[in-house]
Amino acid sequence: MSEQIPDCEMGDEAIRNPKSGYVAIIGKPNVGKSTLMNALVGERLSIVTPKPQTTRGRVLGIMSSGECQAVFWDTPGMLEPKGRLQEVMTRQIRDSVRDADVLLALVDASSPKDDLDERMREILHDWQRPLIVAINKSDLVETARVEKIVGRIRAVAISALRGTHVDALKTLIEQRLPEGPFFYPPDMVAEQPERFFVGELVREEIFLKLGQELPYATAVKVEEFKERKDEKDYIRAVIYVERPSQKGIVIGAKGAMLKQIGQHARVKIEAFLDRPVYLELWVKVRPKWRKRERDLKEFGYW
Ligand SMILES: Nc1nc2c(ncn2[C@@H]2O[C@H](COP(=O)(O)OP(=O)(O)OP(=O)(O)O)[C@@H](O)[C@H]2O)c(=O)[nH]1
Ligand SMILES: [Mg+2]
Repeated sequence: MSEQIPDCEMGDEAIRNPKSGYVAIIGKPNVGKSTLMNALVGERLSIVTPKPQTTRGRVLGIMSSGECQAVFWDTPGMLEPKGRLQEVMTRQIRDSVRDADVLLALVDASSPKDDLDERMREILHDWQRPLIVAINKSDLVETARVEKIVGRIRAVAISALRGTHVDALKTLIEQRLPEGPFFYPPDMVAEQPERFFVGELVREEIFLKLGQELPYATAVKVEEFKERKDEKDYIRAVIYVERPSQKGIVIGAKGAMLKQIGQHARVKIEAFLDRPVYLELWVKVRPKWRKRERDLKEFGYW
């Protein structure tokens, strides 16, 4: 059955035969999902750090070119969920997969266990729609090794960090999009509110500056975001930790750590918003927030 595809009336010119669809990017923690989504969209939307489990919720990124619009879901890394927060993260992955027209499964070429893991296999086993498997971080390993993996699981080798073969991947995605009008105007790249990205950029600094368990016990909530006439925007964000001892570490000696986190986050926030801001950071203790539904909802993870 073929139907007349409506012209897409967005932008200056009507787009003939538009294609559009949701693309879920899935994979184990730290394989480079967020780096890849940013590379595809061409904006630094999703936070990236060398630590696993950086992404906690799903982050939407829109890539439009010519007649095609791909709406990406960057998802948290797949793992055996332990605790409430990880259960919620796992649910975010499931929801993204459920809503996807195309699945983009990412594998890390440099990981000693390069194969698709069990959770991924389960999803792919039942998957009836288009699938692309990409092997990331191919810059870190010898070509022969990449070729071996590619041969075994029929995948495309890329480097999200260096941009190698990202354009080829773009084409593969566009070819697999279903026909239909755009979901968003072609110049739009993100949908989530500025508050969300501001909180994420503070969290990125926490992941980069603090070691061990601390980043994982931390949530950031933007409690106030005021646009002011003739003055910088005012942003008040609270960093929540689980224990008083953690609060001390985040603040640091004479407030040095908090100051550094604030300074670096502000520079990133200003680059993201493209305007100067005044950022005020507070640290508060919220015992066991990772276990409590009410707290998870308050922090936007539910
Ligand atoms: N060398 C190399 N490093 C990469 C590449 N892609 C990502 N990275 C690095 O891998 C680390 C993790 O990248 P992310 O994009 O945060 O990975 P992720 O899959 O989103 O991680 P989670 O959100 O924790 O699941 C960062 O240090 C990136 O700079 C790549 O192609 N090559
Ligand atoms: Mg990520």
